[in-house]
Amino acid sequence: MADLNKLAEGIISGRVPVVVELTKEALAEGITPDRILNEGLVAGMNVVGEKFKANEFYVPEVLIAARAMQNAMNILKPELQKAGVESKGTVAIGTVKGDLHDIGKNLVAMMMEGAGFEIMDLGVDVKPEQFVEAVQKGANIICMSALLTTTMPSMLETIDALKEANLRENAKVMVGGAPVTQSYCDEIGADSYAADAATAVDKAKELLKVA
Ligand code: B1M
Repeated sequence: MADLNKLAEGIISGRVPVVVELTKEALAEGITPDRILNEGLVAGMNVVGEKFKANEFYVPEVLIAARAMQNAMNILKPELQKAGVESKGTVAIGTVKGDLHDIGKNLVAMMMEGAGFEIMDLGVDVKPEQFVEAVQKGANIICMSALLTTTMPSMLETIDALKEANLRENAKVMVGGAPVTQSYCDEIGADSYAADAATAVDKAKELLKVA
């Protein structure tokens, strides 16, 4: 009998072969994809997030866990779609215009996906109009990452572009990245700021009022 606690442990320690094997085993035994996702994969990623916040895990451990999660998700995704498991919401994430730093942005995206959000990864150097387009396509949250002080103003430009397109009320806006602060978030009228990837997940859940 596949053990979902072992699956969670496999995620925490980032062991891809174990996670892949246990995910396949659980599906073959008829365990529902949403139980595998929530009690195995997401449970494991939640622990990774807590350890990251507590400085017990650092970026490499998170990336290794996220890679294991990604491998399991590749197996689980078609089954989740068949079973009609609803996502917690759609997050459009990108590094803002002029900025090519994507390591932090990718971490945030992986943790969000691990928590059950659907991800539209817009990549790097994302112009305000691309974020606007993502909202038009149904994104519930816009997540903007900036690592350069010179690219931070693009966050405000994006919020202004959303207002101009009459879409500001259609999506929440979250900002983050090393030079970004809560006071900058307040100054530009974003809805939320997160200092790290695990907090970004908590804030996204708060914004969309999902567990
Ligand atoms: Co660049 N770089 N870089 N760089 N680089 C910094 C950011 C810098 C601080 C280095 C320094 O001078 N000490 C400096 C910025 C100075 C400033 O503006 N204050 C800098 C500079 C100047 C530059 C160039 C201009 C250098 C040059 O060419 N002269 C150039 C700019 C290129 C461009 O973007 N247009 C440049 C280029 C590069 C590389 C391409 C070489 C490479 C990027 C590779 C890549 O990302 N694929 C690079 C790197 C690696 C860095 C450092 C060393 C590391 C950044 C990183 O990945 N950190 C960085 C110095 C440093 O931070 N020590 C530096 C790890 C990552 C996990 O953390 O991204 O902060 P971070 O993400 C965290 C949180 O911030 C948060 O969660 C993440 C995980 O906890 N978070 C969010 C991030 N986004 C979030 C979004 C959210 C919520 C939370 O919600 C939306």
